[in-house]
Amino acid sequence: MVNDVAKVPGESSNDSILAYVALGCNLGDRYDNLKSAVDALQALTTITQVQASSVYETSPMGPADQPDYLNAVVSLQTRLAPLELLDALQLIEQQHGRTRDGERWGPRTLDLDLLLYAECVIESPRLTVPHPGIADRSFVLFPLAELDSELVIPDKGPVAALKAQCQQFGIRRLNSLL
Ligand code: ATP
Ligand code: 5RX
Ligand code: CA
Ligand code: CA
Ligand code: CA
Repeated sequence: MVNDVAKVPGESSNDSILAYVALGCNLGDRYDNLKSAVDALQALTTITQVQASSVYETSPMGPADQPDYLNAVVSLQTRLAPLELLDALQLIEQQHGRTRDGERWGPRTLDLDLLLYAECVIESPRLTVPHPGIADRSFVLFPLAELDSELVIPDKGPVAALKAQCQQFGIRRLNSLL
């Protein structure tokens, strides 16, 4: 059996997880901030195969007295555990000048939300997956459906059906990030 490939002990768990991350920004050079965030994700050795949706310009949901957002979604492959991935996202937010001093849901230079982590359902103090807002936010559903129109969201249903049900105004597609 000369063609047998040795399995290196401890390196057999090559399994990489497909995760989806939402990006949002409504302060500073909005497009630069999103592009730089995607670059930062790609630069991590623990993250591979980053694919990005188009960028959307979107009216603010929640508090309305803030600038319009740019939003996008990326898919990626990772071997990071869910909380490790959240740590990585929050570090990149901080590196892009994200502050947490203003009002809840106020304007920000960069917001990175973990939307999906394979088909996992996670309820922990720091992390809820699927993201609680995933099913009714057009600024998430439009770019998410672009990356996989057949996607089914655990406990919520097909992304295509959710997209058809969500608010269809206040969202305008721009160019792609990559
Ligand atoms: P929303 O989560 O409704 O979009 P937001 O993005 O403004 O609001 P943040 O202030 O950025 O909320 O995050 C508050 C906390 O939410 C974070 O510190 C994090 O621990 C927690 N959190 C829970 N689930 C997630 C998730 N899936 N992705 C990102 N953060 C999450
Ligand atoms: C709170 C979202 C209440 C929806 C939030 C974004 C609702 C936003 C964003 C746009 C927030 C969380 N609006 N509002 N894009 N984030 N367009 O990324 S705060 Cl109903
Ligand atoms: Ca990488
Ligand atoms: Ca958010
Ligand atoms: Ca967030």
